[in-house]
Amino acid sequence: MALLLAMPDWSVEEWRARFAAHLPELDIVALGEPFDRRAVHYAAAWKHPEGSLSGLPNLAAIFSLGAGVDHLWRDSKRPDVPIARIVDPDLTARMSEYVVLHCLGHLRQQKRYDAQQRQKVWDDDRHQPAARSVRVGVLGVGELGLDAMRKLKVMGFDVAGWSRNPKTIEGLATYAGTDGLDAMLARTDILVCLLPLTQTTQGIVNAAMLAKLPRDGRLGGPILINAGRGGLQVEADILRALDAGTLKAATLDVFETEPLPLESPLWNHPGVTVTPHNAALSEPEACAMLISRQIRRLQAGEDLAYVVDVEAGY
Ligand code: NDP
Ligand code: OXD
Repeated sequence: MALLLAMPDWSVEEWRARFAAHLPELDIVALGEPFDRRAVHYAAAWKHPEGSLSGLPNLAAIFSLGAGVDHLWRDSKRPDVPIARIVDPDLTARMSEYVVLHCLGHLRQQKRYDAQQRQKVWDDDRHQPAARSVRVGVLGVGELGLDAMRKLKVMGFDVAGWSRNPKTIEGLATYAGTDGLDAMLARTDILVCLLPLTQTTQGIVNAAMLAKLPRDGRLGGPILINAGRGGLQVEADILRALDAGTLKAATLDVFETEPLPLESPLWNHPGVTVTPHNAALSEPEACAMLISRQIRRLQAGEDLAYVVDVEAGY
């Protein structure tokens, strides 16, 4: 019985060693080397080449090596087996750190004070709104969105979240579906995007959405933070909104094209903070341990955890 590693951009030998430590009884094989296709029962994938998971007659499950699974939908020949994704408390905590850091950075005008320090300017501007007067709207109330919402609330922000299905969460305002979206946007000073990239969410952060954010909030204009996926945002619309003042600032961890092309105006725009898609990295050791635990569940006849709804796309 074998686990197939399908991650052409990553070091196969390091991943082979990680999985072998947890699953010594399995053969750990990799794309690009000869292996018995009938022996493969499991595949661990990240951006695998189209068609490379077909022709595996005993494949029982595909494990995404990340929290997101949009990379799997690029393979039109992907076999119809259950897909599970990474849900890791450590990754979740890192994402919340990122969201809280950047919400606080905008609240406390950190970019401005960094610039003042570079210019040796002492301007102790007294305009410091309280976190409780700043409304944060989180798109996506999943593993990452919900934890971020809870931690933003601890910091004092006025927090709400938007999901596909209605939810009741003690102490947090929630909105759902198409009708709920406009209502949440109308009470949002900082828009945090933690949605998965699906056919429905592609390009959702666009001019129409940004125009619905109020401009009379305590921060002097709406702010966007996107750490979901670059495909969720229309970068030309974000730039236009920044230049028109519809948007005051944007913190972006993800981009339509990654790495962000050198010619992208986002790099130098004074209103934009760029981070290199590392808001919440998956620890390789933790991923190998979590996927190995899932394989053990299957072997014990138990159900997989964190199974993806292929129809919904996440
Ligand atoms: P989850 O699947 O746990 O949560 C997704 C949330 O989005 C759910 O609340 C879901 O609603 C909501 N949602 C999905 N589609 C829609 C829709 N059409 N309308 C409204 N709400 C919708 O995902 P995670 O929280 O674990 O991860 C979210 C994304 O974060 C990942 O898919 C990945 O792209 C990204 N990510 C980015 C990282 C980085 O470093 N930048 C690191 C890790 C992940 P409902 O609750 O009703 O199902
Ligand atoms: C993920 C990511 O999906 O790192 O895990 O973006």
